[in-house]
Amino acid sequence: MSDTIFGKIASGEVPADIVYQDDDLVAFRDLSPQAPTHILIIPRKPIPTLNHVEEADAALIGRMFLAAARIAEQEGIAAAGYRTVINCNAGAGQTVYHLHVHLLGGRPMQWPPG
Ligand code: DGP
Repeated sequence: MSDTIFGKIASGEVPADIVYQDDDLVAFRDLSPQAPTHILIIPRKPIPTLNHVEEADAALIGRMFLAAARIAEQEGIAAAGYRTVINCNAGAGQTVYHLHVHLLGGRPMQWPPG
């Protein structure tokens, strides 16, 4: 399935700077980074938004966050701190309708987010 740009990245049709991949997940650098480290972690399964996640996806969602923590360690941002974000639908700023976790780090983060 490659209905969005992220689906095409997952299938290899579109290139990306991939930092991690396995049978279920692909992680790659964001084209428009909002922090010195900005990586997107996606399932190969084309789930459009967090609203579409089902009980059967629970382990997959857990693995997305485990991957985020491992990648944060590899990127050297784990100790200083980092942020994981899922934007769900337009009101939260989602632009690509293939579920993704943003992993952001390498600079101080403000709270609350804008
Ligand atoms: P969101 O707004 O949460 O849907 O985030 C989508 C992110 O995807 C945004 O930060 C920019 C990034 N992005 C969009 N198109 C591409 C692409 O073709 N390649 C890569 N690497 N990132 C992309």
